[in-house]
Amino acid sequence: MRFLAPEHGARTLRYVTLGVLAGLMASALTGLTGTPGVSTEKVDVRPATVLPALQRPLGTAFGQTSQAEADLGDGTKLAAWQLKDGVKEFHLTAAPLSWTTEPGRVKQGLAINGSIPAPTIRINEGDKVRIVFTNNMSDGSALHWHGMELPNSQDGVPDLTQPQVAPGQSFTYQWTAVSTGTHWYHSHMGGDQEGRGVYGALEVVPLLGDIPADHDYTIETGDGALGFVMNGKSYPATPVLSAAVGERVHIRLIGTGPELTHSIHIHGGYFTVVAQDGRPLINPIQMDTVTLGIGQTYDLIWTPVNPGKWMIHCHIFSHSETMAGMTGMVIIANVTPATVKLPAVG
Ligand SMILES: [Cu+2]
Repeated sequence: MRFLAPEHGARTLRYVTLGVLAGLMASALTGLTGTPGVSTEKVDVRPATVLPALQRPLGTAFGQTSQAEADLGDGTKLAAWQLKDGVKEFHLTAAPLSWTTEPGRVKQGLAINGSIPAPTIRINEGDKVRIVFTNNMSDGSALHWHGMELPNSQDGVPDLTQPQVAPGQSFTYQWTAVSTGTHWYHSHMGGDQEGRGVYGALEVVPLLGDIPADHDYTIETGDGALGFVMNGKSYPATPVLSAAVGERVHIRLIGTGPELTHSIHIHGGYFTVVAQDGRPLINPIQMDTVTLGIGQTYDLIWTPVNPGKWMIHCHIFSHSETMAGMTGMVIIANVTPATVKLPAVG
């Protein structure tokens, strides 16, 4: 269902072609497995019925006109939006926030809508988006949409593509989502704002759907003024990711920096890297450690084979461990025994 899209001219045709092929395949499967003599009039033959266990509430449902802020189960939040004149409108306000990275450690953070990381912007390919950014920080700023193909005037580089958004002022961005996959957005005003929390995931769901998985988690690494953090927290305050043996766990790694590269390792087996910087890999790579540079994103699929509490951590020990135990860039995946999933009926 995923594919490379190097040239935009052929993209629409390719979608239509793949859509038709997927529909034919689904119809054929339904025909092969159906009971002779039983009417299939009401059977939904969309590809979704072929893989019922792997469908996720990703992307915007048909007819959806608003989205409330929501907990994504990994220590991050989904950004709210409202549809106005066919445009998804987001409101992002950056402001100082005292932020507890772990028990007893309070830092001076900079949050968007009270969240570190900033809320995840999840949109569909082709969506028109409007983002009203209000800067309530003490310095000028601008938001950059990392990985997006958009007009230069909307790129969010202060003093190059736009004036700095002064404290107390707002700036409205508007663009259409062309680049698909896992990306991110961040302050482009020096590294300090980014290091204090002005960054968030930017996920553009392809027209044909996202990478199939049972769970969809994002891990945003940080190494600025907040210390060594994953999703804004240091171990033991980092979120616990839930999964069961045999499930496909999609992990979106985002290296937000602002200074360091991290060596991300998952215990208990290998994972498959299926995309880099939002682009699907023609040949997915099986690894157990991936080097995550600043600005890079990776999409991993990990299928745990044994239950237990498995570490996901930076393998640079000064970022994740001391003689007193684990610290900093460590997240635990709590894997429960396998469950049996029965296929959907009817
Ligand atoms: Cu590290």
